[in-house]
Amino acid sequence: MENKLKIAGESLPAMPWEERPEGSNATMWRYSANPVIPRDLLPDSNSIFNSAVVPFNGGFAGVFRCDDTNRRMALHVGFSKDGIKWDINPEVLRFECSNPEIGEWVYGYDPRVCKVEDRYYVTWCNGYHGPTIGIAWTEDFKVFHQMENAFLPYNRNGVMFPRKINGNFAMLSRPSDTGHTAFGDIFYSESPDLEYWGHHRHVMAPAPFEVSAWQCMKIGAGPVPIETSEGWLLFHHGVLHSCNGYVYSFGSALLDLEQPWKVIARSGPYLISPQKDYECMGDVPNVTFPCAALHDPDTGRIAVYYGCADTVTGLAFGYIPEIIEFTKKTNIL
Ligand code: BMA
Repeated sequence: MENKLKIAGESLPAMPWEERPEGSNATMWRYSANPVIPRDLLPDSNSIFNSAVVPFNGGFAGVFRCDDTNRRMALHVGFSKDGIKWDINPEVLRFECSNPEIGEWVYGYDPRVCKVEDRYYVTWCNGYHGPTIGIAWTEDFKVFHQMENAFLPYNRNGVMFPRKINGNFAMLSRPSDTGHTAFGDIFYSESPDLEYWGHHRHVMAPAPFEVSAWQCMKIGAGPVPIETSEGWLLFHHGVLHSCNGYVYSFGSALLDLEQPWKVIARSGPYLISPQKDYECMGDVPNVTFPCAALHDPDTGRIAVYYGCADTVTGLAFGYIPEIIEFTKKTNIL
């Protein structure tokens, strides 16, 4: 392990954690009590998955994707003392929005939450004549202020960086189409005010099938990138189009600190792929889809929250220095 690696962020000794299982040499491993959030935690939830959590007020808060039993996709706020047992508000999250054209709720899914300075920003896949990236901010997880959508439709997987870059807010996103998009590259954009986005740069395309098949059809950014002295550590999902449908796994990449569209390394093997029953069976089989991570810079520990089979939420653990080593050692660039 590298002792010199610097990891940004606030100390988080009370984050969820479980050591690597005896005899395992996996770079990331699953929580033994997965899934942490069952599909029916709310009285009318069909599924709770692809959700985002952050440290908040000595505990944790989050924005959760809860599809209801009408199969409507909505966001809900939740709180937890330990990051494992969650209380999720049964009421749907409604954003305050001064502009009714933007604030009219159609659907929302796959939220990410990113703290930049004193505010928590929620980005999600927002229905506005097709999917695009919605943004809102909150300070207390009670009132959420919705801003202008970041991009034109169609776009998904909008993930902000936790600090300004080159003096601007920064975001990764994945231009898409109306449906179950069969393509997709990750792009980078900057904004001085979170309304006008530009400086668009290409980050990563799907990998060639012959090189790394799990990420050969489309890819998308996962949790908020983590700043380290080796670059931004990004987890990204990747999709393989198998004879039995799409398979969603996730791996890692390192992005340049000041020019994050420049990829330093990208893992060939996946870190986690659908293998457990709760990842292989559900409303959409064979999906592991990370949207959030908690980490403790002092110990290098990281806990990744990922949606399983579009039905429940699981946790996977690892050590950041080891994940960085893995990314560099298996680099396909
Ligand atoms: C993607 C998104 C995700 C979902 C995945 C697998 O296009 O819609 O929310 O987890 O498909 O169904």
